Amino acid sequence: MMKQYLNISDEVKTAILAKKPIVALESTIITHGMPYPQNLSMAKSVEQVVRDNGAVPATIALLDGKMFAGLSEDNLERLAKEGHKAAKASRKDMAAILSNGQMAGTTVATTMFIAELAGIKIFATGGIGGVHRGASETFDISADINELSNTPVAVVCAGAKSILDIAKTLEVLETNGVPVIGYATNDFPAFYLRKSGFSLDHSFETPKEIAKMLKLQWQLDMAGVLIANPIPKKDEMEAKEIEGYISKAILEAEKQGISRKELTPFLLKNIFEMSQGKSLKANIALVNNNAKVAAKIAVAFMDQS
Ligand code: PSU
Ligand code: MN
Repeated sequence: MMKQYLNISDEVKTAILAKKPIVALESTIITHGMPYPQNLSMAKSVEQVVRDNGAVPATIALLDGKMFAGLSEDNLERLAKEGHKAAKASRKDMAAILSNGQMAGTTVATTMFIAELAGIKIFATGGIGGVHRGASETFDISADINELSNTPVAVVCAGAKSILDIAKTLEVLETNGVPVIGYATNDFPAFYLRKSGFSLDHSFETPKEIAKMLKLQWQLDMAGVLIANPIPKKDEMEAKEIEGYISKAILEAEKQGISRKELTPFLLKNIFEMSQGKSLKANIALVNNNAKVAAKIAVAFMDQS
């Protein structure tokens, strides 16, 4: 039933049948997370990194009334050019967008949903959505967390940036039973920074150990796993500098009354502009690094099963 709305590319289909490692990639980062044309070059380079590390990339998006897993170059370009004019599809938007045929980037939540439907277990992104600062007033908690607690897919990210309330994000992940695993770190990374100062209960040093943990998680019939992979040292930003941009961007959002699904894209755009592209460069570096680790985990996961 549901699969009639699923369009899996030939390459991804072949990989699934041959039990080859596959890495799902999200597309809100393409439509709403970065400006054109950097979003297009990032989308291409991240696919290349997955290939270079032995896995097949499956970029996920909504196009022409279908859930795509694996995009042609033409479709990737359509999506990147559409940018903010495309929709941002979270779980609540899926049926409406599939029925009206709008073009949409998929968030971590919907990318997980579609990946699972296609049979893809490992997924790389930049940062996840979480509990926003001021959530006690606004109740702004990303549907990404709910999806992690329901859908058995592993998401490799660089932690959460401090546009979110990191302490509350970790608390809500815990409440929802989502394991947060540090990749060679005991400190939850803060996106542009290698450390947030919040310690993690579990960490593993190798993709093989993570693959073993994932297998167990799913033998237990449990759901999503968040794998936290710090930005490479050489790409890390200065804590004071990035914090300055983030707090200014949050103030600006409050002043302009930006909320709900517009909030994250608004903050990112402001931070990119204030840092004159420095934060965009760091963002691209950490996404590529997550794709590399995700591909290695996907390879190790297939080797053991
Ligand atoms: N954080 C980023 N870049 C992004 C996003 C988050 O640094 O592009 C996107 C991801 O797709 C994530 C979504 O799943 O924003 C979360 O949006 P919301 O908080 O509205 O659920
Ligand atoms: Mn939100």
